[in-house]
Amino acid sequence: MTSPTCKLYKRPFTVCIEGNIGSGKTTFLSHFKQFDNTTVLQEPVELWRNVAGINLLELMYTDPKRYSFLFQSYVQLTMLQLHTYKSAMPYKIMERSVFSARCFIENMKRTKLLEDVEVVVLEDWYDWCIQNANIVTDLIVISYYIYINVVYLRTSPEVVYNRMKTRARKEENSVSLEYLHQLHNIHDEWLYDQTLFNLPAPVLVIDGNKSLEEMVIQFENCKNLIFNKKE
Ligand code: DGT
Repeated sequence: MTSPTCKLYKRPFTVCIEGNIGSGKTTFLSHFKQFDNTTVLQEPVELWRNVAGINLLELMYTDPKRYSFLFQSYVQLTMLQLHTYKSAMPYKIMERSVFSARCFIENMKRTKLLEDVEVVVLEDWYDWCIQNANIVTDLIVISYYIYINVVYLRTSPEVVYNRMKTRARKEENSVSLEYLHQLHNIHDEWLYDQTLFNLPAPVLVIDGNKSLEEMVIQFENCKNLIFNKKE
């Protein structure tokens, strides 16, 4: 029997949208805002831009050697807040995840931006959270992360580079095509070749190189798949 102070939440069917910078994740999320059975959780970029008045995203790009560790620690925290967000809706769609934060850490490891010991600390935090974050007072969930599904918006580095230049987010001035290639390769190793990290869930790959009209058709197909998956 459930105690009166302990609510039993039915865990929402959770989907994470993954893909390179500028691959169209926000557009995908916007498409799902029209459905009243779905909680849409956008990535907390605004939080990263204002940590007690400090733009941590900008610092990470202007002085990556100094600020990457700090930035990744904060990303990891804010992503966990999204994962553990309580929702009564049957579906939850999230932009990125703690899992994709590992892609950025992996790239920092490969390009020697992080010290080895910094990587160890970030990975230890990550492992601990994955094992313990589902123990939340007032909430009973069955190991939430095994139910997550992943949608991978697979988009070529050239396409995302052009989109990024067009949207002209000021912090991303220094982002190079080479950096986008590195991130693309790591996302591919993880979600397409499936050789890098353990997969948190089944992956659905969407071609992110298409025009907006064609993307909307793919989003609709994807919606049907997601909404049909619920028991
Ligand atoms: P979209 O909607 O597909 O165009 O996605 P974006 O580009 O709005 O969102 P996202 O997550 O790819 O990136 C937002 C910015 O934050 C971008 O400059 C990359 C950066 N970013 C996101 N997650 C991480 C992370 O874990 N580490 C680092 N270093 N940067 C990250």
